[in-house]
Amino acid sequence: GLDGFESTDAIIVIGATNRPDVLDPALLRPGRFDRHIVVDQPDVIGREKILGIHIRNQKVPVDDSVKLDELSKGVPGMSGADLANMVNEAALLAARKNHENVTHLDFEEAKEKLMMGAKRHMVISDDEREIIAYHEAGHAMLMEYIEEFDPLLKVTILPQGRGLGVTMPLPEERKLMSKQFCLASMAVALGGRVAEKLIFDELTSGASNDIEKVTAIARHMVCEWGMSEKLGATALGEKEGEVFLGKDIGH
Ligand code: NHX
Ligand code: ZN
Repeated sequence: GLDGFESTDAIIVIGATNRPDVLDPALLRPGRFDRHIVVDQPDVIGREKILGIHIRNQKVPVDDSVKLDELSKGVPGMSGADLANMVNEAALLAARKNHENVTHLDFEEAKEKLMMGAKRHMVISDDEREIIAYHEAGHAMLMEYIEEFDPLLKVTILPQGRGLGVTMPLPEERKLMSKQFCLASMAVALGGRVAEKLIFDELTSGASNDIEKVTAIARHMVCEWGMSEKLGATALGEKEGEVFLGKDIGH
């Protein structure tokens, strides 16, 4: 029923978008695009298959040690493009080390590089290195001891990507955020700042990214997920389509 096509024409019109939220509603009316197919990020099984496809297509020689199911488990949320990238990066690392076949460790290294950003060389004074170490230790301790949170995967004070230090969980595949998990995530994210305060009785600007994370979770909990006992199950978000000016005042 799209204008310009007769129903007898043997033509199928297919469209794709990453932003269904901002499509002109006219496109979605009955008789326009009749079938809507949601293509989500791949799940753990999808990721394993996608890895297999890229390995075959790029004719990457893989070692017997490579366990695709294990790799796939460790990269929740990765897209098809991310996975293609990971295969590429693993092949490059293997070539650099003169490996005949790409090993499981090559894949693990590629994974870390993609998830945390490349390691960077940076001159850091001993004093600052100590602050960074306590900051990361604060995150790591809470990650280890708070049962509601994901297990600790790795902690480092080697600069990676944009971070001077990183503490990484091994995230579980989850579709729902329980209130318990939200609170646990906030505690873990604040662990770095708390350690700095406890040990040095001083605050630094370094916790900016952690504070951003905590603020985002708290805002979601109260404004969208109805997890505030005082405000109750009320949607205070009004993210889209609302009066531009009123938005922030409402919050
Ligand atoms: C700066 N960087 O901007 C310096 C170079 C507190 C020990 N002057 O919380 O590296 O202060 O647990 C993504 C990832 C900003 C976005 C990291 C944006 C880091 C990271 C600021 C460790 N680890 N802070 C952390 C850190 C910093 C920043 C980011 C980001 C520090 C902290 C960055
Ligand atoms: Zn931190």
